[in-house]
Amino acid sequence: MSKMRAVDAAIAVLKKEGIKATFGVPGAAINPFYSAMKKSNDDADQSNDGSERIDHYLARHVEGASHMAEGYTRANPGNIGVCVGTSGPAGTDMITGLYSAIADSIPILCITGQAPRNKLHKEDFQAVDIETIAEGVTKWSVTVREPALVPRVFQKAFHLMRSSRPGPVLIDLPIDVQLAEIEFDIDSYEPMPAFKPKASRAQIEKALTMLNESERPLLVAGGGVINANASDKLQEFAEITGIPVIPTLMGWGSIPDDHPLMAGMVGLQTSHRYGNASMLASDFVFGIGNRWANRHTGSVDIYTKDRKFVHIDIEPTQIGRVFEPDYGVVSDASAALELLVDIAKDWKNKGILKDRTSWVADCQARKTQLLRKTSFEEAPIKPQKVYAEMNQAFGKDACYISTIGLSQIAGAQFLHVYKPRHWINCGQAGPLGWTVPAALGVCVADPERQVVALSGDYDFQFMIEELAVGAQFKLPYIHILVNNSYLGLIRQAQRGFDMDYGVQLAFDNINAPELEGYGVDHIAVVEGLGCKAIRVREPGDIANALVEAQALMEQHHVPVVVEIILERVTNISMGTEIDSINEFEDLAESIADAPTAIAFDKHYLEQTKD
Ligand SMILES: Cc1ncc(C[n+]2csc(CCOP(=O)(O)OP(=O)(O)O)c2C)c(N)n1
Ligand SMILES: [Mg+2]
Repeated sequence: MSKMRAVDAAIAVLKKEGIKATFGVPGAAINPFYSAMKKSNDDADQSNDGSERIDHYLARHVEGASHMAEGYTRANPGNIGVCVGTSGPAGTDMITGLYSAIADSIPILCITGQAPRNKLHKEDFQAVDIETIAEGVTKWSVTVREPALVPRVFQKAFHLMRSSRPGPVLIDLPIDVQLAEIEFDIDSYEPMPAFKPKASRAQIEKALTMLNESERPLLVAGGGVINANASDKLQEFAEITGIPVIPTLMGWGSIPDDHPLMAGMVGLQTSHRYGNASMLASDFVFGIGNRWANRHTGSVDIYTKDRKFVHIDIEPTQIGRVFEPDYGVVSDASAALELLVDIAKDWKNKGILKDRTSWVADCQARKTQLLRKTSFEEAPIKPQKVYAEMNQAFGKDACYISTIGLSQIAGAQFLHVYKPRHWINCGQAGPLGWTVPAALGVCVADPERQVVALSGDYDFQFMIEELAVGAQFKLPYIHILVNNSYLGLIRQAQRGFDMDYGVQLAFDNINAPELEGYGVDHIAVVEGLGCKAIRVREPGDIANALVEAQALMEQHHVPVVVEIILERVTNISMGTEIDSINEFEDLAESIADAPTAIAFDKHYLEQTKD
């Protein structure tokens, strides 16, 4: 045992739990914690005992810090992003990050400073009851009122974040608690093992029996597969059984887009025509680590009509939440898939598994027949063209980060993802402004990754200031900014009200007449923040701009923004039911209309020849 300040114990626990980075904004009430972080880093720099630093990235807005933490977590298995802020508004600013994290089952640790304990009830300066405010958006939210509890609260926080359905925790530290001296033995500290429920053999045999009895089955792979780091097992299971896979938006990347069993995405917006058609043609859906999100299902009636369901999820109360499946199993996706692979292999050897060749061929045929057109050559540029160019320019290693809007929806319809954690998206909450900070968090987690962010102009303007963090800390990535000078998704939604109200971003910029009414001069702002930017107006110039962006990034090690001036009004395919999606543009009739579609990919065609 040794004596130390509670904050020194907190930092020591963070290090033992594997934390190497924090994202935050300091303030008076959290300065003790910062002093412990600095002391620990000074010690690490001076010692030769392999002790590691905890690098701090200074955000420009505290909400930005919370989304950086999310990006950091989402980038790699086992990561936990940490965001730090002072008392009062810093905590309330991070509520959106906590909401986005809990909604997508993403563990982040949010640490806030607080007024001293004896002032909490006196309406002290910046003393807000963050514990209560954060309760609805965390797995646990706690103001620590006893100094000796500080290391134990951190220990429990990590256990909770990693156990069962993962999610965020907020720890609020009154300043006198931070500074108090406690006894703590860090040398013998051990993280608590995480708890993950595991399916039994009997449960998996029953689920597999039901699946095997069906005629036209699909696997729906949700974000739980990615969270459990079980994409390989999912693919193996699909390959053994020969069953096509529909990844959800959060599960995208769990099977590569060019895998012969990747059947497309289903849903009202971020979906493929062939994905929806295959879902409607199926008679059985086997969901793993998914939550039947309403933008995936549309109405439950249409989604579930004439088909049976098995649902496997780590969280018991997800089973039956949206609709009652024919059979449910509580399990971590990895544990369930391990058994599924094991039993399916056995059944295959015994010749029990049904042959799925003709059903797979039907799904693959839909992939070549039900495509959307991307080969638009006009200026102003049509968005579909942008994604086709991105497919050409970025290889299979590209890691896309996006938030919400027509940009994100069209991105999901047209881009290709080949690896887990290479489509990083705040699927449920969709807070505008998320993209820049989340991309920076991914860059910190994996400096080698080819990070490509995608924003509409409004998402980009929401938290544009965070680009300065990328310039300051040398976090290079490419940001595709598709500018229609509109709150495009909301403009499209307002068609139902026959209005175009409060959605215009267009104005005559007195400093930039060359923008011809498109409003904000993004190039000037981006450059002002210390990054690089290129503006493109002609479809034929997109490819070169993407090459130039890569070169600028390598030369300057800062974020590089490629702004593409779009036509102002382009409606993107979507609808209110999966059997009635509205198409607004011409559909692809041949390879010439959708040159980067996977179904026309030579490699794909070879794999699926027989
Ligand atoms: C904080 C927040 N406020 C409002 C919304 C609703 N919303 C969703 S998309 C959108 C417009 C997005 O515009 P832009 O980023 O330019 O993308 P576009 O749809 O034009 O491609 C709005 C306002 C939101 N998602 N988050
Ligand atoms: Mg826009």
